[in-house]
Amino acid sequence: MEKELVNLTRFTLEEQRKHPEATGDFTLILQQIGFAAKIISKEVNKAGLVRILGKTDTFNYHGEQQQKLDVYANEILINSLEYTGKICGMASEEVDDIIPIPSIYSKGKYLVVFDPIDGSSNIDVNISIGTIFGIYKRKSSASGNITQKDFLNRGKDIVAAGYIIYGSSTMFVYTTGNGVNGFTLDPSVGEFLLSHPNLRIPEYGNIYSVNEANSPYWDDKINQYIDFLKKYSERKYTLRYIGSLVSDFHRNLLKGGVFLYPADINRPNGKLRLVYEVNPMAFIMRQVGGMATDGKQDILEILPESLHQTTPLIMGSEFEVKKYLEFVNN
Ligand code: P6P
Repeated sequence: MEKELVNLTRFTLEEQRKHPEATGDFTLILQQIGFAAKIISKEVNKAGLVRILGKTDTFNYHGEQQQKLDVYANEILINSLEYTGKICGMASEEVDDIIPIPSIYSKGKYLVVFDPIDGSSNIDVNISIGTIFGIYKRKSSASGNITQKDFLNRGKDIVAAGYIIYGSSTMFVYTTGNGVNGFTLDPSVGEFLLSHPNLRIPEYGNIYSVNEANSPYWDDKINQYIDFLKKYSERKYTLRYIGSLVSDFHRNLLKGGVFLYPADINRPNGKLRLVYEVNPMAFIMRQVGGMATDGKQDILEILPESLHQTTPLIMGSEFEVKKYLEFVNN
């Protein structure tokens, strides 16, 4: 008999059954994110054929001109989640303020944060891009309206995190804190099927991912670290950098290695966004046995002070991240 096909719906339900106290709220949110991912995947895969390529005339909080697909994906995620009655608010890279739930819908106890299309500058050149999401439980009393403060949680308080990578295949990778599993979309049936159970990152790799064009602006200890990797006798390191965090993360997760977007003179607080990009990815990285730091502390321990704040990020296999910390903290 063909090996049992486990789709995302079945997997999330089976995960839920392992927790008697689970109410199913969570499962529905994850399934709806999976639904949104399928819709976005369809558009991504025909971006060249319909008028979804190219830039809009609007800019996000970071002053980045929004791609049409950014805006489209943002709307799909909001529409797929806001009606569920399981969520009390959302935050998105593409929206300056928090996203309340319309009064016509009931509210739940979860907060969802996301970067709807990560790596959007790669859309027009047909390079893989992704969606990043994180789910938190609301801490403030359920009576009042949510505020930005509700979203300023440490990454370690995440209850679920995941990403979708729109590449040679579309994959949904997520964790609820009990390991990380990957699902590959079978477009012929429109289902995410379990393809990468219990993902773990190798303890070391031979890949470093960084935009070396920034090296003249780094602290010199970072340049010394990169030189070390280049000259490391036991392994020949190679540079792989796609410019989509999700794509660089996913390759390094499967093969081992380190991703860096450190601080530099132009960006003393780094470029990547803590709340809805870095925290979910750092949570996943911890779950697969890797590490994520800003160069001083564990990413998951940082208490965000604002919704769109950025952070330096070094994450990946234990060997390469620990070696980085040795170089920059001596
Ligand atoms: P740079 C994409 O714009 C992004 O936010 C991440 O996905 C990616 O890792 C990084 O920025 C690339 O930045 O400055 O190297 O183009």
